[in-house]
Amino acid sequence: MKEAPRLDIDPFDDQFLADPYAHHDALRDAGAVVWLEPIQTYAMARHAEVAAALRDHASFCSGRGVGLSDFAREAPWRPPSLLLEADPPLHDRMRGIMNKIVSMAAIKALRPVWAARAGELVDRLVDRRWFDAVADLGEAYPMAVFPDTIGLPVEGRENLLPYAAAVFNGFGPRNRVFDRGNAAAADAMAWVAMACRRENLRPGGWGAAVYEAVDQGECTPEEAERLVRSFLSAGVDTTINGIAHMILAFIRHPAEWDRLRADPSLAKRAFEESLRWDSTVQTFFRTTTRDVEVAGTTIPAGAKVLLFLAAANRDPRRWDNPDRFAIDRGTSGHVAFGYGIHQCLGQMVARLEGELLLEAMTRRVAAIRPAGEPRRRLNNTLHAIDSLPVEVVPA
Ligand code: OVM
Repeated sequence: MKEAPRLDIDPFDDQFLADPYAHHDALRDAGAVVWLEPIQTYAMARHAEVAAALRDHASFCSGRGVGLSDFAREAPWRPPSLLLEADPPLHDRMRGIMNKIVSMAAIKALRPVWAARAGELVDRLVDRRWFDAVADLGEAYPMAVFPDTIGLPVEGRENLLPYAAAVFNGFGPRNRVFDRGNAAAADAMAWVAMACRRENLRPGGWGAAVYEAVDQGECTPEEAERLVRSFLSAGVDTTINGIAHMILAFIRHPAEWDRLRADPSLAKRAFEESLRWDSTVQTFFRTTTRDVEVAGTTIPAGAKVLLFLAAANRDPRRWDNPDRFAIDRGTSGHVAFGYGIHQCLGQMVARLEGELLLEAMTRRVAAIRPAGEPRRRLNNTLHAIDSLPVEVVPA
């Protein structure tokens, strides 16, 4: 039996968070399982082991939290998510309710309205020529379509952004990044709590639909409130940064934009590849429920294990030329949406947003060029951009 190599790498310090990809080789090359001295947990960064751990939810559980904090030892900073931070059977019962709401039919119904909004937005941006791909596109588009779909109050929606940033910081340690984000988010948390209440959700929206499950006897009102909160936690900052990194991918690989314009039917694959190339959710933890052997190393029961989703998505053991964004690459098996029973509930929402924006842009934009240095925003879980100035050349 091998000991896990001990590494002096802190995946939550400023240098790591500012450029995680610079550190992934060291994590992957050290071994299939490593021990991270600064945070005192195990970690895995190779595709095979990350995917296997995600698949094995019985050995690698989520109910003790998917952040650094172990809910069996310390009280969670917010009431745990009934999806993300739950195990079967509770998880499956809650997920069943949500799957019926975020269904293929529901997504299909959104498409015409969301496509029209994408077209209007892209028209305006192309007229302007210079814009910020974070504020004006990455934020503007999800904020124009997603809160209406949930049925949220119109007043105060800007609170969704600091709220989500705080949630994703909360999966890391109580470091400076966490303190900074959470101090700013106190009001936002109060707004979100208000917005999740039944009387504040527009009839016909996905939020109200969760409460209809209460009327059907499928869950309690308290559970419904917590499930609506999951839409607000997971649905905004993820897609914002996914869209921003999709634009960044094309800026860094301009020939791919020409290929997409030559064959716009590649839009779906291009968005998927951008998620593999830069995975918004960089990491999640699991906790072992028993002694687990991974590639000759035993991880003891009750241990936190950090899974580097983004590193798995660029593991050269799995992908050819992994740092290259190639829109016609086969991306199946990427873990940007996770894998197994917890695989992203909103993945079809994210794909619809990415695909509709790309479709709108391929018709109107001949080239996308950088118009200034991107500015990063440090977050303990998300690879986030604050600003990405671009220039578009009209088609
Ligand atoms: C939730 C939740 C929060 C953050 C992320 C997430 C990526 C889910 O509250 O359920 O999924």
